[in-house]
Amino acid sequence: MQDSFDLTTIGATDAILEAFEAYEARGLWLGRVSVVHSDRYRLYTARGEMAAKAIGALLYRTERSDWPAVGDWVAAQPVGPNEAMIHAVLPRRTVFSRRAAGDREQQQVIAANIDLALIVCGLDQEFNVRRIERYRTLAHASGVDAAIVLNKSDVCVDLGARRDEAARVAGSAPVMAISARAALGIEPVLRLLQPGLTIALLGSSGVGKSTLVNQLLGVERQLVHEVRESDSRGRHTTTYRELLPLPQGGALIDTPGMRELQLWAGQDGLDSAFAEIATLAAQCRFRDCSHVVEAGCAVRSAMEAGELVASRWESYRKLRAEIAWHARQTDVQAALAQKKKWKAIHKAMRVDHKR
Ligand SMILES: Nc1nc2c(ncn2[C@@H]2O[C@H](COP(=O)(O)OP(=O)(O)O)[C@@H](O)[C@H]2O)c(=O)[nH]1
Ligand SMILES: [Mg+2]
Ligand SMILES: [Zn+2]
Repeated sequence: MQDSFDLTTIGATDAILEAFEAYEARGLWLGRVSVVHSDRYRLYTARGEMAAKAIGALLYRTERSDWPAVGDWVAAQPVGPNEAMIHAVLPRRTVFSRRAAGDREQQQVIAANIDLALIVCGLDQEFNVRRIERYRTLAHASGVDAAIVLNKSDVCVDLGARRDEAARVAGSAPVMAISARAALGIEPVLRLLQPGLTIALLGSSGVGKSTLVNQLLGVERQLVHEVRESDSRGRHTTTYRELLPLPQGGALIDTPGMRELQLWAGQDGLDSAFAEIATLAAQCRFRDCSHVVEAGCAVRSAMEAGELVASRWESYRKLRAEIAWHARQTDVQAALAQKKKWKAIHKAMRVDHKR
C-alpha cells in the first residue's frame, strides 16, 4: 500500500468532491473502483490501493446496473489497514453498458466515468469498419467522445485505403494508424492522455489493446495474448477490466475482448454515430419515413445519387433494427412484470377478503 495517492490525477473533479462531501462528514473515504471480481472490489483511495466489499444494502436494494463498476467513484468505510466497505456509488457522469445475456434483458455496466473511448481495430485480416460503427454508437449513447486507433500498421499493405475507409465511418472522431508492438506512430495517442482523464480501450479480442496499454504505461503491465504459432495453447490474456493509473496522470481501462457487443443504446446514439443519415432523414417528406418505399425520401435519393455510401445505410438499418428489437423486449418485460405485480395484489386482496 502506498502512503498517499492523489485522486485528482485519476479524475476526482470538483463535482465528485462535492458529491462526496455528505459522506466525508460521516467519516467515509473517497475511492475509485479499479477492479471488480464478482463481489470483491479493488479501490484507489487517498491512501493507495485497497480491497473492498459492498454493504448488503447497496447490493440488495439496488438494480444490478447500480452496483459498483470499474471507474465508479464510491464512498467507503475503512474496516482494516487495507480493507474497506463500499457504502455508496456516487452519481456517474458517463456509463458504458451492454446487454447481458440471459432470459431477461439486463443492462451490464462495462465501465463508468469514462472521458474518451479508444476504439481499437486491427489492420490485419480482421479489419472491419462495421465494428467501428458499433463501438461509436455505443460511445455516443454513453455521452463519451471517441478516437479510432488502427493498430498493426506494420502488417498493412494498403494503409491509405484502410485509413480512408475508417475515416468515412469515424465522423468527428480522429483516426490514428499505429503499430503498438513496434511503437510506431503512438505519439498522437500519447497526447490524448491527460491528467484527470479516463480513457477506455474498446475493441475485439486480438486487436492489440493490451499491447498498446503496455506501450502507453511504459511497462509490461498487461498480459499480451500471443497468437498461437507452433507450440503451446493460448497464453494467459486479459480476463477482467482494470483501471490503471498512468504515471503522468490520467487512467486507462483495458477491457477483455468482447466477442459480441450487444448494444445498449437508443436511437440518439445511433443518430450521432450516423450523423449524415440523420441529417438526410430530417429532409424526408414524411417525418416517420422508413426510407424504404416512401415518396420524397432524401435518404434514398442521396443513395441513388451516390452521395450516401450504401454500406453505411446497411449498417444503420441493421443497428436500428437491433435497437428496436431490444426496445420491444424491454417493453414486453415491463408488461410482464406489471402483470405479475397485479396478480400478486389480486391474490393478496382475495386472501384479505376471505379473512
Ligand atoms: N503485427 C502486429 N501485431 C501486434 C501489434 N500489436 C499487437 N500485436 C499482436 O496481436 C496479438 C494480440 O495482442 P493483445 O494486445 O493481446 O490484444 P488484445 O486482445 O486486444 O488485448 C499479440 O500477438 C500481439 O503481439 C502490432 O502493432 N503489430
Ligand atoms: Mg487484452
Ligand atoms: Zn426517408
